[in-house]
Amino acid sequence: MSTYTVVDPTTAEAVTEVEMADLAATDAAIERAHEAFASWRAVSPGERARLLRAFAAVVDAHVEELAALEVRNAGHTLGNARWEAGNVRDCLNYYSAAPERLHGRQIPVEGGIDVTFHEPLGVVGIIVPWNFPMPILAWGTAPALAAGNTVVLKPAELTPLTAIRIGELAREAGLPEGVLTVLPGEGPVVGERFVTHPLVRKVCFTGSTRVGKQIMAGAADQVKRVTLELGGKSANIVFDDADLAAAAASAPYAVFDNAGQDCCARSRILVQRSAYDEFLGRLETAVRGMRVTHPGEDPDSEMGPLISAAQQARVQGYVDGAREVAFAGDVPDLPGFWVPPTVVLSHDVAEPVWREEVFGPVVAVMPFDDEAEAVALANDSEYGLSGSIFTRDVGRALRVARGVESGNLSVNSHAAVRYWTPFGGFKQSGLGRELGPDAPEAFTETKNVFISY
Ligand code: TXE
Repeated sequence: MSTYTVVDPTTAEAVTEVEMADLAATDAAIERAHEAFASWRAVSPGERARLLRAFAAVVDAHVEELAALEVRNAGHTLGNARWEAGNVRDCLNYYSAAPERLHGRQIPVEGGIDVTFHEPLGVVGIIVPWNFPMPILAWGTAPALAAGNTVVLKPAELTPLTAIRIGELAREAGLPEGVLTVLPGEGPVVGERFVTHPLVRKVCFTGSTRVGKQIMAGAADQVKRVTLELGGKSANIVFDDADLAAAAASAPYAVFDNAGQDCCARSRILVQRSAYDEFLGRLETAVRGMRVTHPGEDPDSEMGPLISAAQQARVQGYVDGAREVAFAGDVPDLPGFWVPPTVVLSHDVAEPVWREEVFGPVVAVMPFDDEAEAVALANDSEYGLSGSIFTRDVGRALRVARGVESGNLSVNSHAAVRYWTPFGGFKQSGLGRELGPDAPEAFTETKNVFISY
């Protein structure tokens, strides 16, 4: 076993050392999860529901502790970290209703009865990134457990602490051993083993499109089920009939929240030419007014640091390579991995800052002339995860929403991710959907049984 030094991104100081699982430990955990599956799937729906609610209650009692831990481990603002810990609780509660509702169908046939069953898959491997360690853990784990699977979960190397703690809380809540195993480790060791081990029946991956493609290719060998939540380059489309004050005031939060390390970040702003100057002026006021401060010391902080020195360098590279930086906010004088919220003006769709996922507090703005051009620009991307449309014209809002190739859109708002509505991407943003009422079914195989009269 090797160890990994977890670093506080606000100060660049070491927080603690975490043991990383090797291949032998990964195999042992998968085998234990497989053994636990036999009894977990047989637990009555009511009892499985009760255990998930108990798990949610224990998480609820530890929201403050988990939030404080995430502030140190991921540099999240306290407000966000509290929301994220609460999201774990809420997601567990929501899917605790699923064991009793995951029923099949009875289909009319001749000469007998035909019924369908939703059979759990077995061991599910969940690979979590560092940008939202807690919610993404819950989005896979809660429906997978509800449907009767057991879970082995690998947090990101950079942010294992809240996942480790939530794994302990699961045991405290009474989940049997092996039902949820948190296994800190490296992607190419533990994560890849989830893909190659035959007892892991499904892999849920959230992370880069590059690794997502490797996972999909590796899974093909066993026709293993995969769900992929990958990158994004979402468009925030602002028409000239919109409430420009509201659109400009909210735009920074739609991209700079979590310092832009959000697959749903609206990192391209498309503004109708007739409203361009007014919108930019209002956007500058909003960006300069953002509270970018030490997330652990200022409870009202609106933006913290980036996750690592590598991410900081990568993001800074996009800013340095941009043709025109319009304006930027401030950063505190701290030794961590800071980049100010930055607005660049794009003149060419080939510019890297316009095309590529920056995953940092950088947004590119471009004007457009009409609705058709707005939709074409929004769709001129390999990604299709999220997006926003600002207009007062209901017909236009619906036409554009139907035209944009994206899994999640919001009109006159940026809110799109809720645990009770489906979430996922078009094109290279992913495969499959998470969350919403159908998520438990994605962790089952449909079995059809015919019983002859
Ligand atoms: O991601 P990786 P990185 C994007 C974002 C970011 C870029 C790189 O643009 O700048 O990806 O981030 C595990 N087999 N997103 O390098 O490597 C890894 O241990 C199995 C968008 O951190 O994809 C971690 O747990 N697993 C994204 C997880 O994959 C492997 C969130 C994500 O890491 C593996 C994160 C392998 N071979 C980054 N290699 C989003 N959709 O929100 C790594 N991992």
